[in-house]
Amino acid sequence: MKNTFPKNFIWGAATSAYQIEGAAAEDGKGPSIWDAFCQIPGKVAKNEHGNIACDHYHRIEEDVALLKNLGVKAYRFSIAWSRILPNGRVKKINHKGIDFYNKLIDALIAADIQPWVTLYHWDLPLALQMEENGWLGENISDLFADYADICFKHFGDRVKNWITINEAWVVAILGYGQGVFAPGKISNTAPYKAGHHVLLAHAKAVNIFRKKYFPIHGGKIGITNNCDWREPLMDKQADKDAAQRALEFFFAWFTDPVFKGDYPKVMKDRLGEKLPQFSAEEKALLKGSSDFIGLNHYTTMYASDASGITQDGPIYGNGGISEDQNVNLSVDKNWKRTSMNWAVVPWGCKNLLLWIADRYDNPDIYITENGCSYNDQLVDGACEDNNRVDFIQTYLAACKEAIDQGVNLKGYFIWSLMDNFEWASGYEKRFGIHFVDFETLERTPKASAKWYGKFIKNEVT
Ligand code: PNW
Repeated sequence: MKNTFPKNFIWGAATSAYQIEGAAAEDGKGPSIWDAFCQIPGKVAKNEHGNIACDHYHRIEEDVALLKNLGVKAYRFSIAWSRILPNGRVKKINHKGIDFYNKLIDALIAADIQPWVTLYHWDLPLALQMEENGWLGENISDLFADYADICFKHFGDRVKNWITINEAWVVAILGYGQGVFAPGKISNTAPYKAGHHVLLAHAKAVNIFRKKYFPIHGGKIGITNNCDWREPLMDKQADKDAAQRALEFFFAWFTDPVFKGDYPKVMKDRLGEKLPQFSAEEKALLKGSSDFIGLNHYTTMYASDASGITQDGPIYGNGGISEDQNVNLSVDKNWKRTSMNWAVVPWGCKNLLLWIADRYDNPDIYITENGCSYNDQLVDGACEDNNRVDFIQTYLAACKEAIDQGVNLKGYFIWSLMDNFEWASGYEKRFGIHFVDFETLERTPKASAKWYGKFIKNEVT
């Protein structure tokens, strides 16, 4: 497959702090909710944790060299809030934490790679969970804005692309609804409250960025939301409505507020008092608070109207709170699956891009994550992950089709640069284009890294 993407298209790779850094209690870093969550038996596969992870904290040079060899021009990573502010508050700054990110940023720039920095990829300082009730607390959005301010101040001279929050949906639903991610709360109402505070945190951080730092350093700032595609199960209105509703409860929940200033009507109508309201001032702060849409996209499911259906089949994790939506989700048994059991459906990616472009007036979109986990093996020092090469090729072809139809897709970040701590799934699920041996911590480029690198450099014909 020849690379026919626009010349200035941004090619990148992504990671997140807790998943790769390790050094969980080193050089003054405070604990996060994931450090604590991993200690609860049964929460993470094999009770694994991120204490060492890929040991990236000690391997900046080696890992920047991986990126350089790959040929990407952008690297998306996240800052661990509690590495910079050990108890979450600006009163106590950990300068060794600042030094670490300074070193990483400088090494990237020296290698001609743009840093794309996510401020929050789920690792809330534990102190703020204990003292402020985490994302349910009334002060948390201000505390996030204070933390963001410190990051803009220290890194804004060199970081020109910022992402406030990674996947508010996951924070809310998996962290406060299903309880499968930290902090592990199970509730039907908490996700909406937590999500509300996440959105306010985003808006307040952007406000500080634009007022205080943009005039000096410039740069762009946005939010990354995740969304799978929802295809109507049958060609009938009830299922078309169900698919639309599912997309609004998934993506528009966190994207309408930042582009349009408020939650989607369907959510307000169906949730009533369960959904908090924004004040006029908050709406004004939210509206237009993202210079681009960051999209994390992994899979597709069928949606059908759930009226009259008693769900005795498998209830899939990524439906959100399905009784609120009245949507039933399913997959086609002929679809290929990854080792997460997620279906491989490239056309879903294209349809989603078209849906986003249509709903939000054709904004700049960056796919800040897309990728797959397979049961990779290292055999004689090589990993022939041809299934992943296939996945990336077909998803990129779908992206190109969307661009050809007018979607302003401006960049693509593969998830992930390397195998890492896959949250509740531990180390068994491998998303990397570099294989990591978690005994020796040695990194080896998989066939997919070689293919992706050649594609980016236009060497694939
Ligand atoms: C994203 N779901 O997580 C994250 O941003 C990454 O940190 C993670 O490693 C990657 O995708 C692969 O899982 C998600 O259940 C986790 O819908 C779960 C879901 C979606 C995204």
